Amino acid sequence: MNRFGSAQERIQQLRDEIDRHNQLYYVLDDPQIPDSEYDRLLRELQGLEAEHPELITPDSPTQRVGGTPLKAFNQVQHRLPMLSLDNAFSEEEFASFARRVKERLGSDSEIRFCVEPKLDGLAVSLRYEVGILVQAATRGDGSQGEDVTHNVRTIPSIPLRLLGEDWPQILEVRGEVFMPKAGFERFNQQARRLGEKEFVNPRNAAAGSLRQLDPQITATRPLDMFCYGFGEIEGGNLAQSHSASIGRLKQWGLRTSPELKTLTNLEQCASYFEQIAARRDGLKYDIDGVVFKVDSLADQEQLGFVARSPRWAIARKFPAQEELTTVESIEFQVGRTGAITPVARLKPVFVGGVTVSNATLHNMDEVAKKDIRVGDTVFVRRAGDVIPEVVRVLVERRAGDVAPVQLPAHCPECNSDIIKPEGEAVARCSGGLYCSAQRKQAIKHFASRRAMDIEGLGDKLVDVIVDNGMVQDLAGIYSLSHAQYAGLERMGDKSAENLIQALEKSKHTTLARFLYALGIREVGEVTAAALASHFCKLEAVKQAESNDLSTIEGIGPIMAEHIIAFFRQSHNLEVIQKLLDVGVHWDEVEAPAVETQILSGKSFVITGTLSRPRSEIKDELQAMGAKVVGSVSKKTDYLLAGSDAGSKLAKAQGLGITVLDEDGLRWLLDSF
Ligand code: 5U1
Repeated sequence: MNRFGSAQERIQQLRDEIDRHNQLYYVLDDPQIPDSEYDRLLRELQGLEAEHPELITPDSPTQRVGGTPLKAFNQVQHRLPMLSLDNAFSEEEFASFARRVKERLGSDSEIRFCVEPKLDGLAVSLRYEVGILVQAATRGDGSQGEDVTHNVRTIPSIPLRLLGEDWPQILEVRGEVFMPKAGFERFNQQARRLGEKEFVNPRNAAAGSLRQLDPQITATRPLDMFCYGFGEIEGGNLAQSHSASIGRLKQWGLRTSPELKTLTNLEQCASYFEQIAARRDGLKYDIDGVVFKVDSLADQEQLGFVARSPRWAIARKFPAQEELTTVESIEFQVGRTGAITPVARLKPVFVGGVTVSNATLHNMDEVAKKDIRVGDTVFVRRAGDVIPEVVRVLVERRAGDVAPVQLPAHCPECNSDIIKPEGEAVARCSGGLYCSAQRKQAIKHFASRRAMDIEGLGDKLVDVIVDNGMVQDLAGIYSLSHAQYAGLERMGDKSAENLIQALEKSKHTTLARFLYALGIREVGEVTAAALASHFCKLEAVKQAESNDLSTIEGIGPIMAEHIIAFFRQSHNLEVIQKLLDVGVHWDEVEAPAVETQILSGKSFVITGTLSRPRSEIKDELQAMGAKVVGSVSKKTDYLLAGSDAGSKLAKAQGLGITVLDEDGLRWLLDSF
């Protein structure tokens, strides 16, 4: 050990360096060495400790995962109770809380609040003595929790030893242990692959992971922690305000919320709440509201607490995203391509900010897997703009003998046979355009904005013209007269006139839009555009063979089969001919000259929250010749990442792919 002095000195150097890089990586989000370099430091430390086991200390970064599983959890008495928060469910309730705070403090001026999102995880208290993590405990009943030190030590972002030296001799820190959404998805994917039990949500996953007797298991779970409060403090001080005290935690290597802010009036508080609510789905972790704390620690002390909640803090909650309700019936809907989708009709329930009375059950495999039956009490979830879903059944509330749901033998709309090919999850009505439900969906898709863009031909109108037997196929919409449209319920002369004009206008389209509008199974806009620019002529697309199609990026064998099958059906060819006969046409497609396409051959992935809709940016990139695909791979040239970019960003960084923000993209385009 000449180069580094004694082994002991080098061990200490390595530990300091590793701890510093942990802080840079986990707390400051500013990694300064590649993972390989970090691993090298850790391996060197492991090697030296193996040579000198007498120098191993429990706070060494090599000692996160303990050896033997526990037999049971010990109880921990919290020296200061772990408080819970009162809730406010509206702006008015929050305003009353702020008013009460002002009255109690006898203050005329605005109160300064320290605010941050409320994580949906598990509250944990960490105890550091002389800078070393000595105990971690769950909240339990607030007075007594369980000792989970062995598991908490495995969470890489929690320091085993605080950085710096100015920490109190005894420092209890409270916060939330959580599983980030991406880690949760990854964990459940793996559980599915291995046929193991999945977790219902990230909160349960975090709780289940901390309640393991064997820390080796916890060590495999992607857990993290944000610290937000304090317990016992002795032999040192924090700061004058809550926000500054949280800032000190950060300096000592603990992770705190990156969204933490201090605000000085009610409008700012309301606006922060709205902004966080709007960004909720894009955050990397689940939250269920926003916590507001009086920032001055002196004011906190003066306000004190009642029962188990401080008078100086409140959680303003988002509307619940999960509620219980009952399944009143299960019906079957027919989609554009004949797919039969079971739908649960629910007793209306207010969840995620709206009243929900229907939830898609996706397919019969899903119904069987979740064992959903009529009359069941179920958890319904609606998060953000996501379609409501039945998460699980409360089987213990099932009344008596209710039979499992059966797939009907015949289409509920046209009575044609329902066919479920072996090994496929989706059952389909075999009626094709004879089935009025399929005809309606096909026309709605044909008329939609990104297809033929027929303004005024809305869903209700399509239902009426199909139900009245006025159109038998896509071309039928062009054959109805002004008088026929004007004669329909709620369609005046003027609306019919506008509709006829819109129909006329739609006849001049592009080959790409036309191919998309035909509704070929699995052919979305990107594939339709690729087909148009590859084949240039409709006739060539119609004749395409599987070996031609498979040379096009994004078209796999199954999609190729759907395309070929579509153009082999004589009734599809007849409809296409009728559309051409009524005057649908497009400008000749010219294969773009390579030099005019500045992004030709470049592959992009778009992720995160951007300043404009993704579809708009995607259209622009495609217009410049780029391919825009959904997932990052070695073939990706650029990742365009907005805020809150998640696993795609991490993957791109791991693969050394160029990551651009919106300014970076502009710069790139300007540079051509
Ligand atoms: N973000 C945050 N969550 N949370 C939960 N802050 C916060 N503060 C809490 C709780 C129970 O309690 C304070 C009284 C420290």
